Amino acid sequence: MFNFFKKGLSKTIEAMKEARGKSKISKDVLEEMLLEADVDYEIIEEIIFYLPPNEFVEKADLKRVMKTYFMYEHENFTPAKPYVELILGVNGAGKTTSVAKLANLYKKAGNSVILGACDTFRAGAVEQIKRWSQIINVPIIATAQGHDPAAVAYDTINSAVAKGLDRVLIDTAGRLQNQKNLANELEKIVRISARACEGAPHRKIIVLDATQGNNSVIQAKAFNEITKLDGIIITKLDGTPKGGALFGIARELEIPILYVGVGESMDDLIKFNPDEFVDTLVDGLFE
Ligand SMILES: Nc1nc2c(ncn2[C@@H]2O[C@H](COP(=O)(O)OP(=O)(O)OP(=O)(O)O)[C@@H](O)[C@H]2O)c(=O)[nH]1
Ligand SMILES: [Mg+2]
Repeated sequence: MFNFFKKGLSKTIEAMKEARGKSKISKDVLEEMLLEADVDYEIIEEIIFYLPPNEFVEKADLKRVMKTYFMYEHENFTPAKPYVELILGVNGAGKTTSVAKLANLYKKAGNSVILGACDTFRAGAVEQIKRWSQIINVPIIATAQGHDPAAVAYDTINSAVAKGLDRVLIDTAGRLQNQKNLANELEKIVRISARACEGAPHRKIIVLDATQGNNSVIQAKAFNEITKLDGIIITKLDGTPKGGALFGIARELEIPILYVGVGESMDDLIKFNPDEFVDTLVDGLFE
């Protein structure tokens, strides 16, 4: 099987190998390598502390220690029909693209999907997601720019209920006039969604741009204060050497990383598998 994490981690591995040079990996060299990959400094110290007291680092030991950071990753999926997911995040993080990628994945798995174009704020946003709905060939509910996004969410969920669809994906705006407005809008979408279907939205997923590295933890915490998050999608892992930030994200946020984006096309979304992630990273470093 093609290793998608390899595509996502190629820049991270490259940067870390550069820090290594040709030497065997001592603990000092490892520290340099992890810094290059934007692993949080406290975590670097911890990783080194938990390695056996040898001069050089063994591949198996490093994998074992690194995997502990993802020990609590598990998907909290309670089936519902329709299953409604709200996609959140700052502007440009990759929300709309991730909605399209998820719709594509769900459809391939045999589920019927509908999209809700609830970014009614940014010019062009509705057109962008409409284009995706045509490419993937899934229905979409959309209105004109400036309309109430909560009403769009309500109509989308209602439509899914009426048609007996499996999945609802709701795109949202990343930026409004200010933070308060964004918080109010998101709270309203959540509240109104529950009116259209009990328990909706079943999952609130934050989209984090991997190129932001550890800074994305702060963003996610701000969103988590507005509305409790259930999962994370990391985008643009392919475009950054900061793949090591996932350790800090996993530990600080205590919510599962569900998927990782590794490119701009609709097939470039992979389910996050912690073991595979760590194995690919460490194998790459020791190559
Ligand atoms: N390389 C790469 N690019 C990505 C990935 N995900 C998204 N992008 C690109 O990032 C840019 C922004 O993506 P959008 O999906 O429009 O982001 P958004 O969060 O919806 O942005 P706003 O609607 O402005 O808030 C686009 O050019 C995408 O093609 C990814 O995993 N890898
Ligand atoms: Mg968008």
